[in-house]
Amino acid sequence: MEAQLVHQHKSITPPKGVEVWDIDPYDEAILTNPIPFFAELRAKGGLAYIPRYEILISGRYEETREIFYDHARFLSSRGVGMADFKLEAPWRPPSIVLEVDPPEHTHNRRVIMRALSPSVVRKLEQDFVEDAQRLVDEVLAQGEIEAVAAIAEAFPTRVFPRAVGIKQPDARKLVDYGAMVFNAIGPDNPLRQRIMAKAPDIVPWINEQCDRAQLTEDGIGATIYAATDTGEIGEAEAGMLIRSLLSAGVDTTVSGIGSALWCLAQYPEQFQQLRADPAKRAGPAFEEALRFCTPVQAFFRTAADTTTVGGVEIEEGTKILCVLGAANRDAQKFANPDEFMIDRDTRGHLALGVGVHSCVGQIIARAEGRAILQALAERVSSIEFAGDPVWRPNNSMRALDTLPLKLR
Ligand code: OVV
Repeated sequence: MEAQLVHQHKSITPPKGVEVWDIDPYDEAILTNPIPFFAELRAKGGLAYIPRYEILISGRYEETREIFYDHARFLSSRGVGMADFKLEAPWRPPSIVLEVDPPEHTHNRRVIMRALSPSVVRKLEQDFVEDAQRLVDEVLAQGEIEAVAAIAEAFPTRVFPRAVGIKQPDARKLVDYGAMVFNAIGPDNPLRQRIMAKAPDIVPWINEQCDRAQLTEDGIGATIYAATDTGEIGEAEAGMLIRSLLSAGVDTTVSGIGSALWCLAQYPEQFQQLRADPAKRAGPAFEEALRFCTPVQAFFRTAADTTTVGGVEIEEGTKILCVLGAANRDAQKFANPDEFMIDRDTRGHLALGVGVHSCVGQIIARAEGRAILQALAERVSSIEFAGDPVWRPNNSMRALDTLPLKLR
């Protein structure tokens, strides 16, 4: 056992009735091709025990949803990665919205919810649509493109930092910071170590962008700082909430849009179905891509006390890896789960979580996804692979590294 890779958390004995599964879910071969692993995971039962990391893992829909929904029994404040913040210092000051429980969570989340409300996003949406149309016209003129750089990274890094009010966005640093945050969820493996080596170059830049003086006066960031004027939160908290936007708002949408493009190239008849009514079907197509590929593949929760899930007794302090990507392909919830079908009922998918911690940026994320898919469907008659797509291994994010496409 490679103990040095295991972040500190309580050593548990395998609960009665769960299978002991000698596997490394962070093996790069699994991270880049997770679907067979998901099937094996669900076949093990509601929970399995992984001795290598002394964790439980869940990948069936019912149990994964139960754990994710119950923030009182399954804590976020002890970290949503493998490390238990009670036992190991986190790599950065904990997020005051992701890595916290109610009531602090409720108070801080309210400030972000206001700043990312439907009325705020409705005003941004017209800009997103125009940017998406311009970007699609640009890439169409090129014919053959590498779509991760040209669309999946280009679009969110153009529109989101501007919406937040970042004056001089650095797309590379924003994408790399997201990669740090999401790789940090996993064990201290070479993947995590490689990206963390960039921290001295990236973290100070990110922190600087979170200062009030660095932000425009009309963006989402300014709205968050407005909550300091009433005393609802302090300056430091406002800065931390901006950091959350930059942590969770770039890599996730880059992954979601890249995955959606991959789905539409892989299933050309689905792209033609989208083209038949782009305005109406872009939203559902993006939603199905979220289910099918699930950008954030997994988060941990920590058992607050002894409890049971699906008849299995779980001891206090147990780390549970909740594999949202596997739950989203559970046939008990979604018929023909391994088919990408833009007209299916995707309700209840876990790509954006569920419960009090569900994605607070989901309205803006969906607006970005819709804008780019609609612009594509209105302008492009066919999307084909121009080479093999390559997935980029990441400890918790399913993301493409390169996606060569031919657009006509
Ligand atoms: C949902 C999410 C992912 C990653 C980071 C954060 C949130 C944060 O609050 O920093």
